[in-house]
Amino acid sequence: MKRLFSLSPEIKSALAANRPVIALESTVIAHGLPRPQNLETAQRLEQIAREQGVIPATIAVLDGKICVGLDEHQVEGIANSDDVRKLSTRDLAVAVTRGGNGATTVAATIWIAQRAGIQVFATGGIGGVHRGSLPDVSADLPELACTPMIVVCSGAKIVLDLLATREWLETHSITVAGYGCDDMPAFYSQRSGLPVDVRCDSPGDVLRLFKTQRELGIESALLVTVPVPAEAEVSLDVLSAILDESLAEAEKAHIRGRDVTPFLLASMSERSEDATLRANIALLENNARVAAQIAQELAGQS
Ligand code: PSU
Ligand code: MN
Repeated sequence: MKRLFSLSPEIKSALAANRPVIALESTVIAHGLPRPQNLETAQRLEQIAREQGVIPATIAVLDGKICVGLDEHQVEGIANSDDVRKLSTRDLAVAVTRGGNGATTVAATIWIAQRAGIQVFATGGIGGVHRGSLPDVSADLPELACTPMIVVCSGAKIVLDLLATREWLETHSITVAGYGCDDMPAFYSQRSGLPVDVRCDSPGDVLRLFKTQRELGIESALLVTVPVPAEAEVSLDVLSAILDESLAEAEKAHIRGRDVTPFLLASMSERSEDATLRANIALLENNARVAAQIAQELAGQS
């Protein structure tokens, strides 16, 4: 399988020397954020990791190759090209067989990262159980259930049914840690009103838990949920009105499948005069910083 993986020289040597690495997804760049903020954010996330002494491995499929660690031009290509597909795990074999470029979701990224030997991953918000009558459940969830990885995020995206998503995580034995919080974050908002399983207040605290999971042979991810920075938060009250309009718009336009999440995020940003976009960028940056601190500590221990 590794034959189909293309690790950048930097990532290859970092992993061999046990230097700290974090994985980053590319769907958020290609489909989650508008231009030009998408490229700026992708570059900023890599820079934040490097400032902490951690090597960023942005993951994507380029020319049918599963790439772990992108160079500047490759990141630009993901951000600015119009023919980058959104790839979840089910799409990986298709993309490799047929060739072409694709951005990887949380599901596909952690699938790849784990097999490449990376243990820490950062994103904005995970996918989950969607609202509405159609049973639309992101492939992020089942992938989290079978991938031993520290996943740093701000909870599940607010466009989802957060209660149903929280229940799903519980059913499938995915431990939810609150990073400096007892209430599970709600993406653009700091609080969802739903409990976490355990509170962690430092990278060392997270690592002790992760280590115990490994010793017990628990194969699911450790979800480390970090609240959006206070200054960028959009309150649930403000969000709920906007979100209702966006959901109605998606329904009317018959948006389905992989298009639902990007459509809703873009629509909310438009309706909030970019307040949700600013929150999204702030939480992505903050999560990359926390993930880098965890990876740094992890490399120091082993
Ligand atoms: N987090 C963000 N913005 C995003 C995503 C996450 O802040 O755009 C992406 C992730 O790649 C996640 C995907 O895996 O949305 C979920 O899409 P779906 O609901 O179609 O599985
Ligand atoms: Mn879906």
